[in-house]
Amino acid sequence: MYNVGMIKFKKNDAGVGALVAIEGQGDIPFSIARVYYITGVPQDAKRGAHAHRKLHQVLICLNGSVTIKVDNAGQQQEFLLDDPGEGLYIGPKVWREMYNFSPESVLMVLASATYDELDYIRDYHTYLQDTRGFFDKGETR
Ligand code: T46
Repeated sequence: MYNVGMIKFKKNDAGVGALVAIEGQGDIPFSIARVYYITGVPQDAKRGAHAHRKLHQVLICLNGSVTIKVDNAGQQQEFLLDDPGEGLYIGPKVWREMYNFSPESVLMVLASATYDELDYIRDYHTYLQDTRGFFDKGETR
């Protein structure tokens, strides 16, 4: 998959609970401009179903679990996020869907830019048109 990958963070666990520290410089492949989190999602709900033109993000499931499906204009892969010690990097031009949120799940997202609705591609047909040829050339980021 292009512009997609798991990142492992260092977990400090000395038998009294785990501490994970994420440092912007070094652990995250972009400069963090925004943090948001998603909670209280009904188990049968689907979120996402869009791609971003320029945004880089890292998704971290702080509690519970959630499945993320990523799509490079046809090639698809599912990731189960159930460990707060790891994050899923998703770069530009990757379609994503989130589902199977477990009860009490908390999905935190680190983003490279502030919120901009113009950066979203929310229609799959438009997404396929906009990315035509992009993945064939092996372009990333
Ligand atoms: C993404 C996945 C992983 C804001 O006002 N500010 C924000 O920073 C964000 C992210 C959203 N919003 C508003 C826009 C909508 O009215 O919150 C509402 C829900 O947003 P959306 O339907 O885009 O949420 P998701 O869960 O489908 O997608 C979100 C992010 O938007 C998206 O960038 O990659 O999480």
